[in-house]
Amino acid sequence: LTLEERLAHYIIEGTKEGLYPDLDEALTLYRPLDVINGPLMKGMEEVGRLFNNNELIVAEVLQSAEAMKAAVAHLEPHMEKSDSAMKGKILLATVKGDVHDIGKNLVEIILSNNGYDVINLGIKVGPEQLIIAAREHKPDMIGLSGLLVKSAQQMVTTAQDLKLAGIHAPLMVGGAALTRKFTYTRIQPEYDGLVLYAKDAMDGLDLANKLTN
Ligand code: B1M
Repeated sequence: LTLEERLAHYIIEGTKEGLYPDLDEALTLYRPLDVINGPLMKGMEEVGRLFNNNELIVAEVLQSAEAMKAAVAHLEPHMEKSDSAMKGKILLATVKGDVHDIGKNLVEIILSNNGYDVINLGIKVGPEQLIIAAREHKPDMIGLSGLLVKSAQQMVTTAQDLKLAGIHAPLMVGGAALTRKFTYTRIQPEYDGLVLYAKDAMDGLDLANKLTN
């Protein structure tokens, strides 16, 4: 197998055996984020496909998630960091009912490496918890992540509840179940502030930068 194939393979198999030396080799060839977005994501997509076809069980997908998290943690210290002054404060959460957090945590890494103070509220965060945190921290932006189809609808509910609570900090939404269209036709009309759709973590950083500049 080529290096790229082996990297995808660790994620598909959910194993860390041999992972770190191969990641180190990959770092001599690629930037850390390209390793994540390239071979590691390719592996994760295959995991999603196999799971969809009932060829993997949840426990196996969990192992893949562990391997992905370990890989991201190994690459993280090698990522570019800007030592710019604090650009803003961002609350980040995976919405109520959803446990997927690899994408959200990647967004956290990228934003915090680029001058943002990120408060990561974790997974299954309901509107009530978000409202309390927003009142406490007064963020410049609130980021919501969700991968399940029902999470897209949960974002609509969350936007409605935030609006009722008088919160109108810009919302950034992302995650596989979401589309730009859904964001602007279903979430934005329910919210008092701006709602922005981010297709991936780098897009999230670009949007945050545009907002705070
Ligand atoms: Co789940 N799962 N899962 N799963 N899982 C999916 C999402 C699924 C598509 C798999 C499939 O069937 N093909 C499917 C969803 C179906 C649907 O609703 N359409 C699914 C399902 C069904 C489930 C369960 C219901 C399974 C079950 O129990 N029967 C269950 C749900 C539990 C729950 O949430 N209540 C479940 C559980 C799990 C595990 C726990 C085993 C594990 C998650 C572990 C973890 O996150 N800690 C897991 C995994 C790993 C996946 C897949 C395989 C991979 C997700 C992932 O981490 N990708 C996934 C299939 C797939 O996506 N191919 C799948 C890598 C990650 C970097 O990408 O999160 O998309 P992603 O983030 C991207 C962008 O989306 C974006 O940036 C990132 C890239 O830079 N982004 C943002 C994300 N959030 C953002 C926020 C932003 C900006 C950008 O701003 C705020």
